[in-house]
Amino acid sequence: MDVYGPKQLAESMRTVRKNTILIAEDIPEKDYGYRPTPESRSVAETLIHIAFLSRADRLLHEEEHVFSLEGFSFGALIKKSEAEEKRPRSKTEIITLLRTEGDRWCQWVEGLPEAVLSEQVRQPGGASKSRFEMLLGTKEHEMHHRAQLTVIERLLGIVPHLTRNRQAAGGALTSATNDPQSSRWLRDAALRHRRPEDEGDLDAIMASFAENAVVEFNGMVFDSPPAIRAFHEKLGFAEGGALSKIEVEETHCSHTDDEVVLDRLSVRRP
Ligand code: NI
Repeated sequence: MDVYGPKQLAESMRTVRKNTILIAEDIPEKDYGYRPTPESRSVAETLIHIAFLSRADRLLHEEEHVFSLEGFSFGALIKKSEAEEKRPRSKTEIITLLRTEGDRWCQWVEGLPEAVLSEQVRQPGGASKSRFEMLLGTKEHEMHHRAQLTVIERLLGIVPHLTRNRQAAGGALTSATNDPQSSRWLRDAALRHRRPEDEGDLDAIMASFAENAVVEFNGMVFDSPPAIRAFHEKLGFAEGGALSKIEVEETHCSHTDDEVVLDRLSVRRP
């Protein structure tokens, strides 16, 4: 099992569960009772259902260590799972359940010996599957229900986090590459501001600000030219100030449509 084994399965299940939990966090608690149709599981029921399937694995492959599902009482297991899904739980309790059951499942799978993983289990109908293949099915089961949850998010007016992340990354990329005019302007504006800062020229620093500029610094807000000037003076950018002896080297410059991010390295002048 060098190519894909219990280590890889546990690792990818960690990613799957992490995303399930992010969805669970994004959906407000007031919507946990929401179900898209009267016959569908609610948000809470779906999440609990996901969490309990990993518990069922330990029952099947460890506690009972079954070699056949044919005689196994699935009815009882399903009843138990349904009872758990209906038991009221808070959002926090459900997320904790997903986290602890997920961690436990991954650690357990990672530690299972290959001999146990390759044991064949008779399926209803007569075919056989290895325990490893059955455990893969648990991850597939979670992804199936997680896909339902992303549609539920849309129905509730929530943009799923994977789409949000992609949009954020795409937005940054397009404005940096497709709009040289705007990126050059932003870069120049940043230069007009940081060059006088490096030179300790307070008047030129002030000239780099728009008239209605607002400076935010570690949660403090300076919203008038005198306040911005005083802030720069206090911070020590002016001639003879604490920061006037600091030389700054720009290490990286990136921007979106309305933001420039400068990574800078400060060195004390000799
Ligand atoms: Ni299911």
